[in-house]
Amino acid sequence: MTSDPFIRSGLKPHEIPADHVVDQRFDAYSAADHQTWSRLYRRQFELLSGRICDEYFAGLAALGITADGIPDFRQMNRTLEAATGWTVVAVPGLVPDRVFFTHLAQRRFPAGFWIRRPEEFDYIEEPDIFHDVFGHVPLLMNRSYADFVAAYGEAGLRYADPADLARLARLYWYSVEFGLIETGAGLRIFGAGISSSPGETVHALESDEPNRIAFDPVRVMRTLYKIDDFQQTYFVMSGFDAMPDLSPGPLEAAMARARALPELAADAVLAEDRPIGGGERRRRPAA
Ligand code: HBI
Ligand code: FE
Repeated sequence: MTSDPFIRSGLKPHEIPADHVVDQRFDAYSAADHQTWSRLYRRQFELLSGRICDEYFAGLAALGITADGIPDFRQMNRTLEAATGWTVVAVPGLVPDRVFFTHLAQRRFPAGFWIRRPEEFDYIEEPDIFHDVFGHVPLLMNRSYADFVAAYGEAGLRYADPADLARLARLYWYSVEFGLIETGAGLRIFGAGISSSPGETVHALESDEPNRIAFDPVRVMRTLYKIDDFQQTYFVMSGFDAMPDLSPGPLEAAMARARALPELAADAVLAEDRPIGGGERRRRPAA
């Protein structure tokens, strides 16, 4: 990480408490900040139609997340908490793993409160409010996704070995960040790393380059990933009800199998992988 979250957020280390939660300081956003949000929002909203799952747009609408400007967490949290028990809390940037897991386990989604500068419009290294709130928060209105992310937080607190934590991080990466999902209307996006990126939105569904493989927890836990380029492999969930069970028994069973097998490169393809159609040029739905 080359950018320091403390610098990005404008806060000094002594201003950040142990849980890393700070005030969103909604009134401190400039008109230019709100305009950056609006521009990012409009571009992605257009690109996501026909490409993202319906549950995403349902959450976006219910939470009143619009192109008008950066959302106020206090307002958004009233609806979110009533629906799935989740709230969004403001943090300065990436938080340490234990802090991250603790928040998720308690149904608090840590969201960066700052927004990228205009010159970083297309690429940032750390999650800002656009990635976190536009990308992740709408799906926290969905019961299955909400429960899965909370279970991931609880799972994180049960493991300490860095190799196990790396396997766990891959489960999150290839689902919550870069997951695809099968729907009655075809293959759709649900991962926030895709939905908050215009380039990856098109690449994930329409490029012939990446592999698209049915999501299998053991396969995913073995698979390395790239953080500085489009993904070479996307794993496809067969539906929100099919998200893997991360409760202690089933997760440890999958973890034990993954530990006993070799790690796989990000672009590996195995004979037992079930490939999922995609990569064909898809027609946009009639307006
Ligand atoms: N912190 N704010 C924030 N957001 C993340 O997505 C995040 C984090 N800390 C650690 C982390 N993700 C991942 O490495 C976890 O899956 C462990
Ligand atoms: Fe994210």
